[in-house]
Amino acid sequence: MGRSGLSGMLGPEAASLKRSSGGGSCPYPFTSGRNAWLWPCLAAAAFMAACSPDPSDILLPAGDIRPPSILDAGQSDPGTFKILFDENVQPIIQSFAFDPAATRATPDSEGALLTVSLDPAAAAGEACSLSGEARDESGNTTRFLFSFVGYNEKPALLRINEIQTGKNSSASNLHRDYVEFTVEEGGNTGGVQVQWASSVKTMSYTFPPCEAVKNSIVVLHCAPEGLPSEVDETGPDLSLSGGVDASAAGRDFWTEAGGIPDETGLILVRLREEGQSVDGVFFVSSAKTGEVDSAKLSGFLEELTIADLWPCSSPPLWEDGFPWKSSASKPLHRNRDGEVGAGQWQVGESGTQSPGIAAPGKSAAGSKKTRKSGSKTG
Ligand SMILES: [Ca+2]
Ligand SMILES: [Ca+2]
Repeated sequence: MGRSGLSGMLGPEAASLKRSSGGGSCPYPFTSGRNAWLWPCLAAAAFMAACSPDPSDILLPAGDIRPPSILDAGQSDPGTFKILFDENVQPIIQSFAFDPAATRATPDSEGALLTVSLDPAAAAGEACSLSGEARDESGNTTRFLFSFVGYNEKPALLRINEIQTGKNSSASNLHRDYVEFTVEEGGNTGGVQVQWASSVKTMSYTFPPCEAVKNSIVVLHCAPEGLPSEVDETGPDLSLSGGVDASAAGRDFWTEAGGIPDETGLILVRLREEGQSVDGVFFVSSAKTGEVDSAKLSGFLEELTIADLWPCSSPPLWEDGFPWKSSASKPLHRNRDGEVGAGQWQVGESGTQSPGIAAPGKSAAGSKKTRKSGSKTG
């Protein structure tokens, strides 16, 4: 027997979607069965459900007092945002709002699928939010708010090329944490995600929108000093940024997400937040042996192994990593050739840092590797 509409008013169901780090959209198939929608892809910054039947409904036997639940949502192209509910819905058109406000969000529904047209389309990697309400056939409504970054149709493919894991205060060889990438396939960096993790902590960075051409160099600085000169080079001027390790040759970006693990850690690249990984490296203190006793690292390593990006034992071992004895004066360099995994990596001599230049040890040419006057000691 149906529950009454009145009890529905007294006890509205609340639901919540798990919020992902930083918010984000992700591609997902709109062609498969319902169970395939259940992955926690979306970035609901907040999600509220509420029951608000018409007064007339309260007086009638009500079979459905449950507001529609969201099974999945996200973008698979820049011009639309789709939301799948667990029952047929109709959008409450006047409730829809989008940020940035220049984009108009126009909802339409077919069965349980609500499709919101975005005009103009969300820009690749741009921070967006969409709010609105949907009503089921019994008049129960669900209000939602999604935060995500605009879908990137052609993400730049970044390959990790060099890592400075720690900062030092050397007068002659001053460096701070950075990851250098070569651009293997040109595209937009908007929404491309880099994650770096120690045994206990994961840091995430999502690039802003920027066109990056093939064979160019991108450097992500992970231990900025907070200088005004540390600016993201998203435009044509590659010499815009100052700061330690900024170069005129490379495209510099800065993040305060956190430093790179000095000795044992993992870095991976995703084409978009929560998307599949496309590159990775696992470096380990040569003193560590045996099974990787960190669920966080093991999870990432299994992901990299499945994607053929870094071969690992099952379960992963510390010996699967690139072994080294860390030094804040020495970078890690990657070779172009060889099988993926530890064999592609080597420890560079002190002074072979070359952020912004693909080849090791050539930072003197065209690089502003030393600190700008007035900056603090690292
Ligand atoms: Ca630069
Ligand atoms: Ca380099």
